Amino acid sequence: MSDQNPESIRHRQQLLIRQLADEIEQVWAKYLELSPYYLPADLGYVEGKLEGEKLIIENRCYQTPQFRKLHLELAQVGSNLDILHCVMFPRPEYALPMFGADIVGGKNGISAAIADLSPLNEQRVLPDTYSQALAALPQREFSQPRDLPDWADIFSDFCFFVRPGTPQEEAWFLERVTGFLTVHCQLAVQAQPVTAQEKAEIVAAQDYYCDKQQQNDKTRRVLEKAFGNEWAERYMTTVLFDSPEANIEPASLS
Ligand code: BLA
Repeated sequence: MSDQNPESIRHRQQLLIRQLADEIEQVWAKYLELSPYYLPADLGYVEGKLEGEKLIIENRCYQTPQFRKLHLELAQVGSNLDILHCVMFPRPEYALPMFGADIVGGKNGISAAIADLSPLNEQRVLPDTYSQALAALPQREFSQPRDLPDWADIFSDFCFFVRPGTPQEEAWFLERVTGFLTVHCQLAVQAQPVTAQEKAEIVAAQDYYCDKQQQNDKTRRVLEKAFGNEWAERYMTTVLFDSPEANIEPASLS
């Protein structure tokens, strides 16, 4: 199901972004039972321009029996900022972690590449099945690891945040994210539903995760510059990081 549509903005983006976008869609199609997740038509493809350069956003969304929303977003700001954003939101009936990845590339290559399987519990621990499978993936030493900001207490010990300095490191990043995704999809399809009590804890943990991600001022500023403050707030809280039980209707965005 790799995107053959030459119009997709991934064909004008940096190689690592295009490769990861293709890889994500292939792994999803291979392991999961995908059905459409409808974003309002006007949010599938969005263009904005206020004071800054033109920002183009392209969204792909699916749902599956285990995931309430699989979101892959590609964005391009002017001719020099490329972004990939991906989050897999589990249905709160399943005790699964949250997969998240973000790549930000500028004129001088990729400045930020991050991926994690983030635990959705107060103890911030992954299920043993996950820890064991992730620990078995090849270990790679990146030459330029980056420090996480203060809000980032949601991530697991397996989180990696780097500036990939060479084509070799970009290939390692791609390999490792593909490993995370594959482990996640393989384990997720075997998951059994939890009790009502556990479900309430998972809802609270997803809320906490979204609340923290909404504190990422770097994402917010890019959106505010192109679309204004109010639009950025609504987009961050209803499309990028929506609470599982908020029932906010993204159609209210205009
Ligand atoms: C960093 N995210 C960034 C940066 C920009 C964006 C411009 C700074 C890059 C740098 O410091 O080199 C912008 N990211 C965006 C925009 C979107 C986006 C505009 O996704 C969407 C339209 N962010 C995520 C997810 C994770 C994430 C899912 O969306 C992690 C799983 C992490 N991005 C993340 C982190 C930083 C970042 C931790 C560094 C923030 C900092 O250093 O303060």
